[in-house]
Amino acid sequence: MNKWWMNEIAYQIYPRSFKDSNDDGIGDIKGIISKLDYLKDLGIKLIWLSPVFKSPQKDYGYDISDYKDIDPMYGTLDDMDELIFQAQKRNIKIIMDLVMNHTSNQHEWFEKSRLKIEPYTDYYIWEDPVNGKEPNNWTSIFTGSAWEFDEIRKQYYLHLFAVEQPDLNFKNERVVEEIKNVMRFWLNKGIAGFRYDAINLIYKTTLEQGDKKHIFRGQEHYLNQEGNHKILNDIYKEVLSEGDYFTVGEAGFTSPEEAKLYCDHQREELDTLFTFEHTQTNYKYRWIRVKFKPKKFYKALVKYQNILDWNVLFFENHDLIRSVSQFGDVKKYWKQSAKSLALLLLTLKGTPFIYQGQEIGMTNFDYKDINETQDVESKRLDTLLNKKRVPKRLRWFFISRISRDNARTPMQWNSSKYAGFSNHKPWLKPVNNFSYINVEQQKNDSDSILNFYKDMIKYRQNSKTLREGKFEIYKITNKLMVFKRYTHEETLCIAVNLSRRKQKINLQGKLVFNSETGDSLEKYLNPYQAVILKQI
Ligand code: ISL
Ligand code: CA
Repeated sequence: MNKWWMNEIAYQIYPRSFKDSNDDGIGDIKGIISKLDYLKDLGIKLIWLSPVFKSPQKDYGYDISDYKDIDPMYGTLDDMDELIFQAQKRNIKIIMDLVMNHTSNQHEWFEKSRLKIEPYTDYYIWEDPVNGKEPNNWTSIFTGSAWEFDEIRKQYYLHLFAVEQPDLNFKNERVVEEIKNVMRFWLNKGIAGFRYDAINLIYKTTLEQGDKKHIFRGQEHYLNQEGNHKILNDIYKEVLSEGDYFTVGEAGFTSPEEAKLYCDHQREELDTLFTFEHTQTNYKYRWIRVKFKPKKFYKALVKYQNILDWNVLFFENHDLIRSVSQFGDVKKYWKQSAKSLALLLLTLKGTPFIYQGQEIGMTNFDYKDINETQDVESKRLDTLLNKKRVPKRLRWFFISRISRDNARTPMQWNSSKYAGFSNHKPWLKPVNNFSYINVEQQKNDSDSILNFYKDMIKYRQNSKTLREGKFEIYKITNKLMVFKRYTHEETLCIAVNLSRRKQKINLQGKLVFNSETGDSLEKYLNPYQAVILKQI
């Protein structure tokens, strides 16, 4: 199988934080258009655009109140058409973010559902109180109960995410039809496919009590259910099968075996799947970040490389912290570790996704207080910990280490007042290091992270072995990962050291790519060095 999306490098844009064109402090579509040449120059052929639909912005666009319109904050439908057109002109395809598990509570469907206006009555998951309380013990992924009582309908509704994000009822066929309509609407405008938000939890098999042993109580009744697979297959057959589209689902808590089912093209569900095991090896109970151990990270990567024929590759997105802050060393080896992570990402088997700012080694934020954050998840965690009487400083210690806002700070374009993102105070404060970590500075520096990404992308695009070759792990130690990518014609050997110590290696071959300057390799890798060797 060789599909167009197997050959491309993708880039995720979080519109709010990418580029502001009209100086209101919020990124927008026109801002994106103004940066298409930058992306083209980087070698990007595919954009995943996080939601720009009409939304009250309680979860920054992941709470949609109209799927067929653009939020005025980001622009207009015409601007979106223009973006698709301008991207096409540069040979760049766009996939949009389809959030189907839930809508905003301000969506017309929900407003009518609360009033039991047909046909919307059963569009959401409504239940009577049980003994005056929640229908079951399920918890929200953003912590707290997953149920909210609605004073109008006098029933509870389910929300696996924020209170303002009621879950749609996928047992109702009309709901599935509505989603198909939305998809057709956007595909007709010329987009190349979708990233499906939280796609492995849309179908709730039963509403029975959840087992207390699970972190998200109730998850055994809604994660990766048979009904979930059926809906994806139905959507595929009816909407996607006709064209040469690309889909990538997002699925936390999904084993490689489960991922294989979603991506098995005979089953006609999804092309690829974002899974998160490798991003969570240094997390405990989801919210506590502990020391990073490279070996665990490598093992998680390899597990998925081995079991899946193809997948997407990513180290960052708008929900995760910055990769150089998580897997690298922002103090002493900032540049080295960012480059080695780039080399690793772009040599594994799959379609790589780069998240805005990753290509210049953007870091986590440097905020001092919860009030500097905006994210609904961080705020909810703070409230919850406060209720449990955790002192303020301790709450901030935990939350700042994991807050999704770490990845949402404005893109650092240059060293002017607001990092070149806007001329107005941005909705979220830029990280102070924009004075030296920014695009403009790195463009002109041949040794920069940005130029390393560019060269590495070019190298991958021209290397059949990296694009199509098989993957084989050679060795994993506490600090080192060595693997091969090979075809009949060529074998490349990739060695990565994500540690502060020099690592002995004993590899033969010609050095073809190096995260450090120099064209020969000694018998060791420096701290945070990564290389590609060609076997001869
Ligand atoms: O563990 C999870 C569920 O199995 C989570 O990782 C979940 O997949 C993730 O939190 C979903 O994120 C997506 O949907 C959210 C939104 O806030 C995020 O920004 C988005 O990426 C609700 O729409
Ligand atoms: Ca704006």
